[in-house]
Order: sequence, then structure tokens, then C-alpha cells
Amino acid sequence: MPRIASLLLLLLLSLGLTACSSRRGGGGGGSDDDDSAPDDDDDLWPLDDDDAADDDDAAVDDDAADDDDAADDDDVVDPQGDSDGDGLDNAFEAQIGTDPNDADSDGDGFDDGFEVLAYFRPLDGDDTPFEGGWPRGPLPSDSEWSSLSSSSGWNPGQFSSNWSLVDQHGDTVELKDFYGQVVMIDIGAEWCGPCRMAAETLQAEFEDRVDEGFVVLQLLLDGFTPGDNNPSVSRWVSDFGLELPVFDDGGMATTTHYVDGSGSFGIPLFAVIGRDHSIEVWNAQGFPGPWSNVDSLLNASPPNVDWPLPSNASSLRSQLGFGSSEWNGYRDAL
Ligand SMILES: [Ca+2]
Ligand SMILES: [Ca+2]
Ligand SMILES: [Ca+2]
Ligand SMILES: [Ca+2]
Repeated sequence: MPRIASLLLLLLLSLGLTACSSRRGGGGGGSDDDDSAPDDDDDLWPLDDDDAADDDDAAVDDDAADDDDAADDDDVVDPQGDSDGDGLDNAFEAQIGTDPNDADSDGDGFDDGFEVLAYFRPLDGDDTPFEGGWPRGPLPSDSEWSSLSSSSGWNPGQFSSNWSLVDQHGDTVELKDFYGQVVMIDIGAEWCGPCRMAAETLQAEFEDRVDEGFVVLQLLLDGFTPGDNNPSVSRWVSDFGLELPVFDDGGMATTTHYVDGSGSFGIPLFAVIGRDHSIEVWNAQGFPGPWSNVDSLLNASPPNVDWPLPSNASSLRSQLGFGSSEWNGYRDAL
């Protein structure tokens, strides 16, 4: 057994815990190439500069230019009306640039009102609520994000670099989708007994805190054979009744950021990121926790993000079937 792994085992045993020693090769943890993210050129509704320039007057101008018949102009005359029935009144739609005569301005299957309240972008058809209902809070604009992440990295205390993986529903999920929340990244494998024990409790811990803005992202490295790189996400989700995001990271594209490059590491392995997106825990090996530390991080105020909400946001949430939490509200409505 490599010396580092031996030390690790001693450490874990001293904590009354056991861990599985992975035979996976570790990669360097220092690269933050992923930080630029696959979607840096996305428009971020509604605060993106391009949106502001392009869309500010679109709703009003389109009505004036396109609608010859007087009947269609009623919605302009009545700014408090909701011409398209998406829950947002015409004046608010004019303010944010969505189409007051089209309930689904970007044609992605989710009405403008639903997207605004779920913190997804109603003018970006590629940005849709996650099928799994993963919580999301208001996100900064692309320009704000660029500023925030300008000195990001993978080490404790740094603003976390970004990554993306595909979840059990086929949605592409980025770490930065959870900006403003406390994020626990848990890395394991199907063959690892302690990882299975962790999975049994992670769902409950997630459920206990999701309303406060907590999410667990679970990455699987292997199936039932160490080093096989072939986990079954669907089997894992089914085995433990998981309603948190689970990802196949058999290629270690993301895990490599959370190991030290020695070539040997123990699982379960976890990391914790605070509401300000700074890395609080990196490369902790053993059973995830302690949960009191997570609760302390949840006590921090979320960062301020200027996300316009309509004045009827509260009543609209209940009309749409959202839960009471501002973080996971739309899960109940899916
Ligand atoms: Ca409307
Ligand atoms: Ca609309
Ligand atoms: Ca939409
Ligand atoms: Ca959208």
C-alpha cells in the first residue's frame, strides 16, 4: 500500500471511519482550464449587456410596428394586464424584454413567469429548469461572473473554477449553476462499501437542507469493479432512492480537480463550497461531514444578485404550484 494511502487509512481509522483506497490514477489538481466554461458566450437574462441593448424596447416597439389592428393593442394600453397568461404583467415583461404576447418567449417549453421565478432565463432557450428539479437561485450575469471568476482555482479559499457534467436525467449541469448555495461534492464508486453507506445518508441530509440552499452533487467513478470506469448512475439512483444530482465521472474529468496528483486517493472523497463559491473543504477523504460545518456555511447570507422579480412573485409562486422555498420552489411544480 502506498505510504500516502497508509497514512490516510491510519487517519481514517483514528476517526473511527473506513475508506476505500482507489486504484485510479490521480491527475494534477491545479488546472483551471474549465473555468472558462462551455457557455461563456451565453446571454444571461436579463442583466447581460447585449440583452439590455437589444431587448429594452423590443416589446413596445414590436407592438407598435407589427400590430395594425386596434384589438391587439389592448395589452399595451393595460400595463397591469397579462395578455399571454404567463403570470407576468405586460409592464414587467416590457421591463425585462420578454414578449408580452407570447407566454414562452424563448420557446423552450417553460412559460416566462415560470422561468423568472425558478431563476432560469426566459430569453435563452438553452437555459431550462432541470428535469430533476435541482435548486437554483438567482445567478450573476456573464460579465459579473467573469469578474468573480477572474482569479478562480481549485485550492481551499479560492473562488471555485467551473465544471460541467450530465446528470441522471440527461441535463448538462454546471457547478456555477449552484452559485449562492452551499455545495457538497461527493465522489465514490459502486464497489465501495463506505460510499454506499454515505449515499444512504446523503439523500436525507440533502432533503433536510435543500430549502436553505444546499445541494449535494454525487460523482461516480466505477461500477462494481475497482478501476472499471463504468458506473451505472441509474442503478445507483435506484439503489438509494436518490433525488439529488448524480453524475458518471468514470473518466475522472471532474474528480481530477479534487485529488492531489499523487496517484492514490481514498473514497468516499468530498469537497464543500460555500455560498460565495469559495472552496471551504477540498480533498477530504472519509464519510462526508460534519454536518454542523455545513449548517454554519448555510448561515452565511447569499451573495447579492440583481434578479428582477415581479411584484406578484409570491402569489404567482403558489399559483404555479411552487413550494415555499425560494431555492427549490419549482421542484414541486414539475
Ligand atoms: Ca404576460
Ligand atoms: Ca410573455
Ligand atoms: Ca421559456
Ligand atoms: Ca429559458
